[in-house]
Amino acid sequence: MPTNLPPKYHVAEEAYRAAVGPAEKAATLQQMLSATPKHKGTDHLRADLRAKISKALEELESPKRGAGRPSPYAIRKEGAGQAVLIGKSNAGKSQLVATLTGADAKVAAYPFTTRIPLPGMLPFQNVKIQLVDTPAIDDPEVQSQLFSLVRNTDLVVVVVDLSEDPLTDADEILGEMDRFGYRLLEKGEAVDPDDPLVQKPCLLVGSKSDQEDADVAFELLEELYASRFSTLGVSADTGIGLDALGEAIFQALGKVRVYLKAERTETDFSAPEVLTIGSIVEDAAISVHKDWARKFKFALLWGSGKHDGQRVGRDYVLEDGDVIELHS
Ligand SMILES: Nc1nc2c(ncn2[C@@H]2O[C@H](COP(=O)(O)OP(=O)(O)OP(=O)(O)O)[C@@H](O)[C@H]2O)c(=O)[nH]1
Ligand SMILES: [Mg+2]
Repeated sequence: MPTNLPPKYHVAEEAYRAAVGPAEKAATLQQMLSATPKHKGTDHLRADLRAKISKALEELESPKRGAGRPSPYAIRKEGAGQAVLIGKSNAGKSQLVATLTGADAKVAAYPFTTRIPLPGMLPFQNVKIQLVDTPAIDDPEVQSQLFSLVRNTDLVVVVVDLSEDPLTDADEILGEMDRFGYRLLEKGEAVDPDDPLVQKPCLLVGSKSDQEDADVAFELLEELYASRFSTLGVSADTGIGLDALGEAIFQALGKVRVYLKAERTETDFSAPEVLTIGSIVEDAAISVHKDWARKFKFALLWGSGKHDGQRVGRDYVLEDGDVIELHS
């Protein structure tokens, strides 16, 4: 055990020893990991912590037989990507998820209405995106479980109430994330594999933009945060900004939609393959079948605003909207 660990580490370790269940274990281990300085002397410890986190997460996803029902925090991803909404109580998270997805999320003016996460599907153009409503981040009872959900998600949507004090709320949420060993990536920032914090792309959303003086609050929010995070104002009540939010969520997920067609057939634009940005023709072939990935020799490509049935190789980087035809 390295001797020069900071007090933060020991606090987290104590919490880990007291932790019950895999979600709390994973969260406190992550705090220990993020408090561990990175140098040769801690290589062993960090590897050990990472292994323990993986084990706790595995257990969370598939609880040991006889361990009862699976955790409501282990939500299977569906659709083009998953975005988890987080925020303080009454921020309007549930109303947003209910309005955008039709999910039966309970909305109420009293605090801590939502007790467990609830997923719903947001239709965006020809794909569906999974949104997850969550209990309030300022509820200490759910925090560690909430973070186990955030750990696995593709995108974090931070919701702050424009009719209250969105600046303080945003600041506190970022503080809580840091305390649990998480960091929200800034615009255009890539994941740094050497950073022990869990890093996630994010959007900052000011809710209830229909309320009086929400415009002033939003201006301030933009002033402080828009240079770092994509910042949007919405109202689930009036619908203002909801289309833009759908678009921003899709963009932030970093996906491309690619259409595979057979020779001499029309393209079916209702059934895209959703791939990670930067994917190449070979990745698209793998998504059809791994045999195809082996046997195809070239592809014909339409799209990207410049190609019209042009021949491309396996390494060609695909763009959103590309149509390809594989040839063996
Ligand atoms: N004016 C206005 N009120 C809203 C809007 N969205 C939500 N509200 C109200 O804000 C209150 C809280 O909404 P919820 O969606 O339950 O908030 P939450 O973030 O899910 O809260 P918790 O579940 O406690 O974490 C309710 O009284 C809603 O009616 C909106 O767009 N405009
Ligand atoms: Mg709620």
